[in-house]
Amino acid sequence: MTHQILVLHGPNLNLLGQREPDIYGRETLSDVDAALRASAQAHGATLQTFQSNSESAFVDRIQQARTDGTSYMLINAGAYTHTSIAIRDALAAVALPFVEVHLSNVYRREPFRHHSYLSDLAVGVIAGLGVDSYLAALTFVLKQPSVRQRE
Ligand code: CA2
Repeated sequence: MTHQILVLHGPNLNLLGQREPDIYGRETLSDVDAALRASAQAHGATLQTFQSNSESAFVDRIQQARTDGTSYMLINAGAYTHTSIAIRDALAAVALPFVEVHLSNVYRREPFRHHSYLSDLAVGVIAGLGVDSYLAALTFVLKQPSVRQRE
C-alpha cells in the first residue's frame, strides 16, 4: 500500500515567509506544501495539508484522520506543541504514527519552547532545519511501510 500522508501546520504558520524570516525563513507555507506534495507524488504517495490557528479545528482534523485513510502524519503544532493537552489527547486517541516537525531549533530558544506535549507520542522529532525539517521528515515517512487499511 502507498502512504496517504497528512501534514498539519499549527497557529501562525500561515505567516511563513511574511514575518520573522531570520527565524522561520523566506519560503511561504504554499511553497512548503507544494514541495512536500511534489516529493510525495514522485514516490507514489498522496499528501494533504491543513493549517489552522484554532486548537479545536486542529483536534477535529486529527480525529478525522482516524477514518479518512491517513497512514502517517507530519505535525508542526506551532505554539500548541508547548501548551495543548487536547491535541496530545487527540493524537493518542487516533494512534496514527507521526513525526513532530519544527522549523526552528526550539532548544536554542526560550525555555518554554523546550517542552513538548507531543514528543513522547511521536515516532521522531525534527527541529531546526527550516523547511528541510519537513522534507527530512517526509523522506523518512516515505521509507516506512504503509499497513493502514481504511476503516
Ligand atoms: O519552529 C517551529 O516550527 C515552531 O513550531 C513555530 C512556532 C513556535 O511557537 C514553536 O515554538 C516552534 C511558531 C510559528 C509561528 O510561525 C510564524 C511564521 C512566520 C512569521 C511569524 C510566525
